[in-house]
Amino acid sequence: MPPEPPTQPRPSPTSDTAAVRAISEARCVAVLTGAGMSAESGIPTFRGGMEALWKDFDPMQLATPEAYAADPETVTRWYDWRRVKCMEAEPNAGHRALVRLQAELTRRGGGLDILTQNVDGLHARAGSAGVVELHGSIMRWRGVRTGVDCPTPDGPFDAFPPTSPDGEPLRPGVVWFGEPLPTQAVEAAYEAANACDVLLTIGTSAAVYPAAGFIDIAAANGAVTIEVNPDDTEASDRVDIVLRGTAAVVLPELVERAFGAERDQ
Ligand code: BJW
Repeated sequence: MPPEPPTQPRPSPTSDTAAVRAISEARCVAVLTGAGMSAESGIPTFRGGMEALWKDFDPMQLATPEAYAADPETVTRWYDWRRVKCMEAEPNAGHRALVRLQAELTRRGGGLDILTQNVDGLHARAGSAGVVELHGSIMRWRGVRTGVDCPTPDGPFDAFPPTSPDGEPLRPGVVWFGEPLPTQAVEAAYEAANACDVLLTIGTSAAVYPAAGFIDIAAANGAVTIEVNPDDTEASDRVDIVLRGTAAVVLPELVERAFGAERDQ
């Protein structure tokens, strides 16, 4: 049998100029964000090491229904500690750059879809509209049996696991390993990945599915794919353009070069 012809590598102009051009020419852009998006807001990444208080626990072991069933106190203490940290955090310059990108694209008749794996709510707090929360929200807690949302306090809960007024144990409204993602969010993400001219993958290790698969869906539909990350990820060698740097530095520069310096309104 003749040898297989070498597969054509996708073009990879690792230049920010190519990224600026792709964004300036795009009508519809989608972004897939991960924990690195909020790192410069002071929220630790998922796989980037834990703060001292939790150094003896592995987040991969805590983010499962099995962990909650076995030790609801530890799991809910961890999530509540993170919930309070998220409430105290502020959106960073990267979140704000995406707010501007959405406004600029909308003004020219296109749009920006934000697909986030983050549970911290910082995109919406920055002012982005229609954020798709693929992995839920750490701010909403619900009954484990009824699934009914229960209000959360402004500070930490005072019992672990916390309970509803009826005494039902609560869990955070996030998606754990082995659980399905919210149907509406998945549908919206498929639509955005299929429709976009450019997909930016920002601050994610691209190790968790189905979220990471949206990069491939966009690429298969002809979108230019751009990674913003200080380090190599599982997607680095299959995106078109790699921008090595942090979200709060790269995104404002990218948006400013694509649309000009921001004017006072
Ligand atoms: C910076 C930076 C700076 C640092 N600026 N960047 C297909 C293949 C293989 C496996 C599967 C598959 N499909 C499904 C699976 C199984 C599983 C899975 O993906 N496993 C993998 C381990 C392989 N997926 C699931 O179980 C999903 N459910 C599912 O598929 O259900 C099917 C089903 C259908 C019907 C019925 C029943 C089931 C669910 C996945 C849920 C993931 N949940 C978590 C926890 C959420 C709650 C919480 O926060 O605790 O989501 S896990 C965790 O990983 C969290 C994150 O959202 C997610 C992704 O992590 P992320 O955001 O990429 O963070 P890091 O830390 O990994 O990376 C940070 C990055 O930032 C790094 O690259 C840094 O370099 C960078 N960075 N500073 C920019 N300043």
